[in-house]
Amino acid sequence: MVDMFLIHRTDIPMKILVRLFFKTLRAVLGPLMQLWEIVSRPKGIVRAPALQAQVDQQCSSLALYQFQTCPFCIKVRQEMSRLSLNIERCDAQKNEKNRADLIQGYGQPKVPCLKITDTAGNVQWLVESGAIIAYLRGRFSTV
Ligand SMILES: N[C@@H](CCC(=O)N[C@@H](CS)C(=O)NCC(=O)O)C(=O)O
Repeated sequence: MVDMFLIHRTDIPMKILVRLFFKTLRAVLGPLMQLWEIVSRPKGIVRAPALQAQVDQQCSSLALYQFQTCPFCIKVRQEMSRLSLNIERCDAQKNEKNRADLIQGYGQPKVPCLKITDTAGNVQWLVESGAIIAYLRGRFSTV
């Protein structure tokens, strides 16, 4: 009984400490990662205005569900910049509606996740940064 009480007493502060550790880590690393994203952002490819308008039109059926400081999301955003893709970005960390949409559509709050809507209105949810980048390159790197 005494033992159980002792374990219980030491358990709670440990959980709080771990949470505090990760919260602090996020608070310190978050701004640094955002700064890194800005300074390392690739120059976007330049298209003729009419072509860019076509690409923008195609991108309007895409949406990237993401966390602001997720390294995998940053990787995808950098590729979007490189390919000059104006894709809507949906924060699924703090925005409850986006998070709920992602869970309903994909099944879990996994990011980065690209929502692809085809001309018939069918929706596909694509996860894995590598797969998303390959999809974007395959579709837009030659236009
Ligand atoms: N292998 C994945 C890793 C993605 C990943 O770990 N994402 C984290 C955020 S950094 C996530 O979605 N965490 C929430 C969860 O897994 O439920 C990729 O390359 O996209």
